[in-house]
Amino acid sequence: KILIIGAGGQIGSELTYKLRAIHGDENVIASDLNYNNVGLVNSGTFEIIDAMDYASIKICCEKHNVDTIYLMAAILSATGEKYPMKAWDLNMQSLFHVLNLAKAKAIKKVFWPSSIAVFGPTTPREDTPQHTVMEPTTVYGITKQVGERWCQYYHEKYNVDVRSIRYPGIISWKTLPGGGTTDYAVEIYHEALKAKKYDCFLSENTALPMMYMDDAIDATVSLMSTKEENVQIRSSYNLSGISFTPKQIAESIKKQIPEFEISYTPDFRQQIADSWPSSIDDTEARAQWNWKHQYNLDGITKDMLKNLSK
Ligand code: VAH
Repeated sequence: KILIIGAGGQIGSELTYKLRAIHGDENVIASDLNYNNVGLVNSGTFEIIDAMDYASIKICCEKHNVDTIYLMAAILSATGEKYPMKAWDLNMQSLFHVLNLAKAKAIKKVFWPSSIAVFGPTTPREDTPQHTVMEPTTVYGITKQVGERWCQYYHEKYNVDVRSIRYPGIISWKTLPGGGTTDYAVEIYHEALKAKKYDCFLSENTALPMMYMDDAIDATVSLMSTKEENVQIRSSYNLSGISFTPKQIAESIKKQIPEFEISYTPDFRQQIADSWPSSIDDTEARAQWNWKHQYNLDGITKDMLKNLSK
C-alpha cells in the first residue's frame, strides 16, 4: 500500500486523489499533522503523522502494510527564510526517517520532491542543465540540495529505490499553496476573479519555471512507475513545463478578463526568485521516461478560471 506524508499540502492532496483513482481508495493512506483537508479524510484512510516522528511513520507502515511512501511534507522557500532551523529540522529529519525505513527494508520505494530552488545565483539561468553549479541561497534550497545528495547516497550505498523530481513552481486550484515564492501564480487567479486586480509581490519581468499541477502529478506517477533500471538520475530530475513572468500571466488573464489590472510591489521574495533559474533543461527526464508537459500558459489560465469560478 501507499502512504502519503503531508497529504494536506498543495501537491500531496492532488497526489492522494490521483493515486487513489489509480490504485483504489483503500490502497492509499493519506496522512498529515491534522484533519484539515476534509476531502481526503472522507475518501479513504487518513492517519495523523508528524513527519519528524520516526515512530509514528513506522507504526503507520506496519499497521497498513505500506511499501511505498511519498514524502510531501516540507517548509517551502518563503516560510523557510522566516524559520530557518524549523525548515532544516522538518525537511531533513523527515527525509532521513523515510530513507532509513527503506534502508531497513521496511518499505520498498520512496518519492521525495526536490525543487528548482536547489539552484542559486551562480547557476546558468537559461535552460539550466541537469548537472551544473548549485549554490542555493535559501534554507529551503539548501535542504533540497543536501536532500538530493542523501537520496543518491542511500541509493548507491544501500540500494534504496528513492526517486525525485525538481519541481518548478506549480499552479493548481484544488488546494492553496503554503509559503512558496511561486505562490503569486496561484493567488493571481483567485484575485482576478474576486477583485479583478492583483498586487504582485514579484516584479513584472521575473521569469520563473512553472508547471500545471496535472502535468506535475502525471510526471510523478510516470517516474514512480518507470522500470527501476531506467531511473538513471538518483539525485533528482530536472523537470520543466513552461516559463513566464508576472506580466505574461497577467496578459493571459486579460484575454479572459479584459478589465483585470496588475500592479507590482516586490517584497523579500523577489531576492529568492532572482536567485532561481528562468528556464530548465529537462532532456534527461524526457529521454529516460518520456516526460512531456501538456499545459501551456493560456491552457492553465482557462482551466484555473473555469474551476475557480464554479
Ligand atoms: C516555493 N513552490 O516557491 C515552491 C517551489 C520552485 C518553487 O519550490 O518555494
